[in-house]
Amino acid sequence: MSWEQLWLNYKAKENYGGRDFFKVITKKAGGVIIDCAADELVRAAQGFFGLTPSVEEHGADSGIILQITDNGKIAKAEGFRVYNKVGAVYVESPTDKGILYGVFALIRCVMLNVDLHYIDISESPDNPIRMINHWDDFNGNIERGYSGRSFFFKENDIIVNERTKDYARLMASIGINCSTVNNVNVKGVAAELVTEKHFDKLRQIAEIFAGYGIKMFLSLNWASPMKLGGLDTADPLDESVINWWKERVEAIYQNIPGFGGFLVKADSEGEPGPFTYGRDHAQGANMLANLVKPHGGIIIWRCFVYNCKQDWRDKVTDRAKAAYDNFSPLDGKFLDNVILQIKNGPMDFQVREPVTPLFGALKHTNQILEVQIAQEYTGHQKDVCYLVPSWKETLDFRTYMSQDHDTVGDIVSGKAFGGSNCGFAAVSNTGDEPNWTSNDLAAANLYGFGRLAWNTGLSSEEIAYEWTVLTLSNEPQVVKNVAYILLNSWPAYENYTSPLGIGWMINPGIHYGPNVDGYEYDVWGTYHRADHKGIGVDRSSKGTGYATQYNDPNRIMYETPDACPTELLLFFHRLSYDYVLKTGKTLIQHIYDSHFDGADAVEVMIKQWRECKEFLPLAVYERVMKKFDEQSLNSKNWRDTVNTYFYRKSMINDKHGRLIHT
Ligand code: GCV
Repeated sequence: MSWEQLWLNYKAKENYGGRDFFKVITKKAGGVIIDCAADELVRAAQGFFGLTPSVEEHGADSGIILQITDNGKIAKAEGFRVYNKVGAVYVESPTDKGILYGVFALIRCVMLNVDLHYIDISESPDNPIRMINHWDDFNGNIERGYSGRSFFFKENDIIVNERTKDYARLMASIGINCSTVNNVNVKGVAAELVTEKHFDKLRQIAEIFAGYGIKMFLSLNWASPMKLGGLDTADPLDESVINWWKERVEAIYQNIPGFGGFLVKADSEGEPGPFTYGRDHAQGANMLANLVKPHGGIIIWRCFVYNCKQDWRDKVTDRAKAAYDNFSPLDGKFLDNVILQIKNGPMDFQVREPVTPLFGALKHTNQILEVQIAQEYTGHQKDVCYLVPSWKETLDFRTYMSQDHDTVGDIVSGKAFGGSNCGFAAVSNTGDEPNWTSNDLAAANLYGFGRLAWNTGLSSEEIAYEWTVLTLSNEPQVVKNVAYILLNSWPAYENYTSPLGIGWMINPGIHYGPNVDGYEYDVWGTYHRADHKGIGVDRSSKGTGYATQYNDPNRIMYETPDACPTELLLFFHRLSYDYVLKTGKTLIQHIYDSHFDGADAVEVMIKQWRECKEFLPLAVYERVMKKFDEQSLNSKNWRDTVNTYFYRKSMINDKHGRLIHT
């Protein structure tokens, strides 16, 4: 199967003034990463200008020069400077990785028509760890994958081919430096990935990744000492368990040099963990951390730990409180090479959630922010939903844990507490379909995540612009319309799905399409509690108490409906249908209006896409159009299902007399 090059599609560039710089590439440093950087320039030169550069090691001062330098002008090891000096373009960094990032930045500049005669850019990444998590199963399935099958695994075997390299190139080009290749739910024979059986191919992947500055990580199954080692316990304090893991870790590092470490989902959604043995998560994580430490490895420990069997009559237990309750008491107890990976919200990647209060509760613990590029709850990559603006909101959220440098972005970048074991991770939306993300527009999220992880200061608009020009076209009509589509897509999706932060009204299990009561009569603790009187969950101090987990003034803001931001009103409060919002509308009228608005917005996006037709490759245009056709139906289905539900519950007419039915 062939596949596309996404934003590394180096199309011919007519009339570009910087062509001659690409005639000679001089590598004033050595090593595999520098070789990959030079290769990328060769590819770019061939694609843009149809020329094959001569690659030299001690050339004259002309063309493009890659050199290691530590002149103090570049802030961090992975940072770079790209500049023009007397007729040559220099790519400089204290490290080979920095040079690779500089080369990709240089190529991006060419694609964005920056004049290389005047170029002078210096960049350093904001987040030390910039990580992609794949939820790829060993059998080739992808959990919450909507873009085909895995390109890492097939029928319980590992795939290594040219696509592995293209994946690494794509990721490095947006600054990704860590990747976990297998699903956090490590089921069946997937647990064997930590055994000799698979080291050979894993090493091959790790080597390809290493050429692009990416460390490979694995997810593990906590019960492996029992499943694979025949022990009768997986207790992290048991000597035989520790020895079993020690042997595995030694073997892995011997066979896969440069291995990054493990990502662990424990005591979550049926997965085993330290709780099973009366231990806490610090004891579990530290056991593994001690073992990988001599090898420079890290343990990334997920905080998605909650009781997934809740009784609906219990109005105090609140799934939203779980991460904070489980992990805030452990602050300071984790070793330095343990990082807690925390989902952006307290629930599970809903279209709108508050930022979890766990950010702001940990002052002595390394943290990674986890978001989901895969559109599990946001349209399965059928519906377009550009998520960069929502990630930016999370990064910019002030936790008030100190007077300054207290945003989530400050915490995970290391600005708040220092240190480099911290960063930004995302669940990937890729698969083996030729365009990687099924909906071409969903690739903007993949691209956007990497760019934002590198530079949290980039705006959603800048990222949308870059992605469009690099991937689709720089035709003004396309740039304008695609930006419109991307930037309006998250609000549209939010409008036609669940209202005001309540979330979850999707079909259980598959998480696509409307089903207002789908999870209401389920045990997963994801209730909206709608009845004929009103809707919403009281999470104030008088309700579940979730709001009290925030530092002031956030706690105060969420405590009362008057102060609560409208978009989160039903997440924090239970309100009657005639409650009047800040906009002056009643709650029920808001529900009706937003659902009509959301579905209407989809038709506007479709119109905008149609206007791009003549400037786009037909295959891309039609692929996206097909997705829009589904989104159009989906949005109307949501609109009518949700509006009918609330009309029947409230028996209050739509003020505008529109037809409400399913
Ligand atoms: C990988 C949600 C998803 C699961 C996922 C889990 C997690 O519950 O529905 O598919 O499992 O999150 O983040 O671990």
